[in-house]
Amino acid sequence: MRHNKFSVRTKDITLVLLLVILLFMIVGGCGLFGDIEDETYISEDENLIVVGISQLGSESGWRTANTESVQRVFTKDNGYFMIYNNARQKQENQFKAIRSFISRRVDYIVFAPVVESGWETVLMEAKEAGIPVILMDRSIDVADKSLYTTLVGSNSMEEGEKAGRWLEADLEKKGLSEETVNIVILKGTQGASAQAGRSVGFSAIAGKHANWNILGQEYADFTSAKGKEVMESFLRKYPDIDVVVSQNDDMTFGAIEAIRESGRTVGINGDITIISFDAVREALEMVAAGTINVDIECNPNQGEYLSDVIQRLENGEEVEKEYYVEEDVFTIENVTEELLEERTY
Ligand code: GYE
Repeated sequence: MRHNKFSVRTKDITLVLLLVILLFMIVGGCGLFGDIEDETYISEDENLIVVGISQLGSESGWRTANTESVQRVFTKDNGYFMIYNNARQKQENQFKAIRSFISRRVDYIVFAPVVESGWETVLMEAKEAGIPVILMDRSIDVADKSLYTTLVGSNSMEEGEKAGRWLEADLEKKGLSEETVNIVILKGTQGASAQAGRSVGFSAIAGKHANWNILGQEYADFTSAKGKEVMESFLRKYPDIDVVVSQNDDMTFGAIEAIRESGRTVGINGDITIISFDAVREALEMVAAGTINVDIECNPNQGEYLSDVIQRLENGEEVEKEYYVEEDVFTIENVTEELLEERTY
């Protein structure tokens, strides 16, 4: 009987011990239930370049293509070990990711800053750790430019100017240069350099035309749902919109849906001219169909450029402070069948 009592006690103790160990393993992040990344150990003999990548989110078709371009390049076959994190549009998550990269002593940190401001502290930590930081896609607003090594991205201000110059030429072609043009603008994420650059660039051209009447401009977060919602509010407020400037294709898709549901038409033969940015394949198909009048390209294929920069740094070469990817302007005249077939995004 004692034995049983004893064996019951032993069982209880064993169970409690097991639970305590389990609890320590979970809480202590020993990997049992920790983040999969914590499980990832980099075997020294593989001599791989370890790159920590903080992507800002997955809000648009463009972003998906941007992520794919990075994941396609930073592979073991190419000599890299990539630790990837999706910040889901939260700067706080990017701070955490960058700090985890620092604590793991990665060789390079690459990140797409969700907004321009607030990076000084975490980038100073990376600098003090001696880890080079490379900006991808978007820029940051820091007084101390030594906090990052280089930027691989797009010249968003130039993209905005391209949109303004296209509208000038289109109005000229239609003999409307002196007419009042009522414009609404769907802006991307507030505080994002892509949004700020495109806004400033377009405004620089619009400011030359007193007859260009910007009725309203609202943030729509680079998403289709928000683009539709904001466009619906514009349509309720402004009955005579002539032009929509939408700072990415996803917002454009939502805006076109809203315009059509209101009974109006879009594109080359429509009531409302559509100016879009990104030039993802789905949007270029709409350019070819005459639904979108013009699409200002923003090339998401930055992975190869990033790898090239890292290889230069590995070889001890000097690098430029910024590298802009090649970009085009697409209209029905230059969106061909073969271009659509070849398009990787
Ligand atoms: O235009 C949009 C994405 O930062 C250039 O972000 C990028 C922008 C792009 O959500 O589709």
